[in-house]
Amino acid sequence: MSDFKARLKANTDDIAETLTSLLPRAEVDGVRCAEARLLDAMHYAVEGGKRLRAFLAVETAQIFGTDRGHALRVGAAIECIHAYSLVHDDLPAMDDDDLRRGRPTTHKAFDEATAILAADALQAMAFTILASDATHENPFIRCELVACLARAAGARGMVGGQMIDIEAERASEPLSLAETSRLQRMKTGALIEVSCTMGAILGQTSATNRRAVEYYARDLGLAFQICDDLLDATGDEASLGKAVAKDAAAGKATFVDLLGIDGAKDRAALLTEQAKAHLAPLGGRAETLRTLADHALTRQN
Ligand code: GRG
Repeated sequence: MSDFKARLKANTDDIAETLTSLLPRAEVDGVRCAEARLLDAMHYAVEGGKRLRAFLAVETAQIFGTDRGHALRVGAAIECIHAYSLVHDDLPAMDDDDLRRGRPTTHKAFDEATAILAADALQAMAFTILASDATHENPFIRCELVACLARAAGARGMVGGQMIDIEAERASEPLSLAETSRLQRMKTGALIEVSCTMGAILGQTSATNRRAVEYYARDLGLAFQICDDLLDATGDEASLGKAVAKDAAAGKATFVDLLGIDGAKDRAALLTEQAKAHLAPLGGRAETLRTLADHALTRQN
């Protein structure tokens, strides 16, 4: 196994373990608590996935010599926000999807009310994790982590992007390339970018280094989204573990519609090269992030 694959696997395993240990348990000493169904749904919603955002946070933190336990907690907090967003995105009021990560979506496995509540609780959990002194002994660092994640997840970030996306489906005119890029930068890009930001905050690094990883993540996030559109247009449900060709059917403006298949591939490749170029100030220390960018470009799920 290559060093990169080994790091990816170690991160996936460690994040799963960290999440299991941090989320409240449904059963203590053989007794299930009254809210057990909610807790089961929370655990279900965070299972699986590529853990891209956690990997970005952990690997960025590692560049700056941060304690791995702290970084894993930050990665787990980001994955809680990501999982909550997917649960809400899959609801009948949004994308109405039955399949996610190769198995029934949370509202299908449980029910709508439980899924909504589990996602709400995961969002709160993310900030509970960051606010704990186990995440960092310095309260100023904890505050910065909380503020950055809240900003990225909120109205001017992920949730705002989702709103624009929903409105765009109802609009008579499709979004332009510039409008689609802004929407995606908010909807998926903000959380990807803040994953690197949070690694840099933990590492207490210079403004130059922080900018390097943030610019990297910005380009990577857009490349990732373009690849997602390509997979939606050309991939199959079995290998993706979710429904395909839904975006076009819903009338969403995708990069494939705007640029064509070849144009979208070229744009993703350019953004990937650009992302790696931003890492120049970090030299060899950022090799894993460079490999990750190449990996994201050729991913099949
Ligand atoms: C509903 C508040 C709210 C927000 C939803 C991120 C998002 C906003 C919706 C996700 C919709 C979607 C499928 C977007 C395409 C890109 C993307 C974020 C894919 C899912 O992320 P992956 O591929 O998922 O990292 P895994 O399962 O690997 O974690």
